[in-house]
Amino acid sequence: MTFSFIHLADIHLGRPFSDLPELGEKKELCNQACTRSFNKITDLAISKKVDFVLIAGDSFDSEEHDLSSKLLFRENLKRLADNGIKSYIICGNHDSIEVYKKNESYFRFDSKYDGLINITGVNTPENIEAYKPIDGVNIYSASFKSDESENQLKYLPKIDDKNSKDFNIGLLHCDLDKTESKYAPTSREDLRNLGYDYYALGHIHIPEVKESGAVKIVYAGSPQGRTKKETGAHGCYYAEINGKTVEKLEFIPTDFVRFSTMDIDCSDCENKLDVFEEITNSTSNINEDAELSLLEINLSGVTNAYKDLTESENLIEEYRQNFGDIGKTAVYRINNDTVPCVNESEFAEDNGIIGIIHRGVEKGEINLGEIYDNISEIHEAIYKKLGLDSESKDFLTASLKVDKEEITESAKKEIKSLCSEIYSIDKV
Ligand SMILES: [Mn+2]
Repeated sequence: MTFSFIHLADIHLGRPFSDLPELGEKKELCNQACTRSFNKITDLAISKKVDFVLIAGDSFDSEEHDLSSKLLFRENLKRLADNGIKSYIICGNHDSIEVYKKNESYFRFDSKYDGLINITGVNTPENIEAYKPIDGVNIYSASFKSDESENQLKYLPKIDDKNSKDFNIGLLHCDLDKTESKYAPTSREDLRNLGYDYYALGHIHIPEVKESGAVKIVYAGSPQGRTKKETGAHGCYYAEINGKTVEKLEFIPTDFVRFSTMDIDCSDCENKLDVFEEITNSTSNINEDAELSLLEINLSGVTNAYKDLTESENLIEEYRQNFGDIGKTAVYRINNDTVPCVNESEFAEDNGIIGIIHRGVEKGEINLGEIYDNISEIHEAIYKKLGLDSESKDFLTASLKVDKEEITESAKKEIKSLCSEIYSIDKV
């Protein structure tokens, strides 16, 4: 027996993009992206002739969802059903059964859709429901009754029969790998013990196959990223099953707008204009397959441009006014993490740890390769004390894996950056 399905989750209908500056005409692309990605998934399901679609919760963002969100949801489910595709939907913490009950009439469908459109807890008396979409396939689903839920696995049937030929699916909205959470904390071990073959999960917005062995544990992620934290491609999973075997599990991007971040080293820049040109050069050849790439830029390095950058009242507006968008790319945020250049003679005279490191490195008394561990400890201690992040330490660790000359160069650069940073903090 072979069959196929699409697994999606966290559509969050009605939720706007957040943290964006004025994007001009590109704003319209963002406004339409969520609707278009949901429609695209329905188109995919129809063109691939899947047997059913699983929607793992948080379809709506909140109970105030607008009429167009309700309409979009209804139209997509009906369009699937009109093409003979069944849909199984659970309620998450954002769109619990309580929320649907307030809008109940919107989720009642004509009797011709009986058995085709199934919302657990809304079209069924209980929040736990088992379905049999086709012979040999079972879907065990659990909906949130309110905006919080305990672990729901104890209410789901366990598959004890190791010889069971059925393909069993768990459709759940949960917080995986958490022991304490308001959102159905669930462990992988608990899932494995339940004995199902595929766990179609919702709640986490970044798509990820958490376990890809005999048992699949999959977060579909949201079909369209909507905040700076939701970087990278977003979409849904398409699965082809033969008996008990998942023969194909494919992530299909359905997003039209994509968030990403880029680090730019400003060491060679003399002023703000140099930095802006560097941003423009670096972002002009980005080739994402989305219609719009929203880029967050992190500026770093010991640079003469530090003062110019720091004095700008609104770096992103200044950049956008003078350079604007390049093709499909729009820079929406610039973080200035650069460090000012400090006259190295000042280090040399320093009586503290900076002076010791600096002199040692300059005179070659310190073998950076050998004392790497000590330096990273010092790094860590200093960074901890200053409450700074430890990215530089990671950078050093990564450097160790390449050749010694490169290690020394990287370490020198890092030490210079660290010293300059501490020095400038000291002077504020
Ligand atoms: Mn959720």
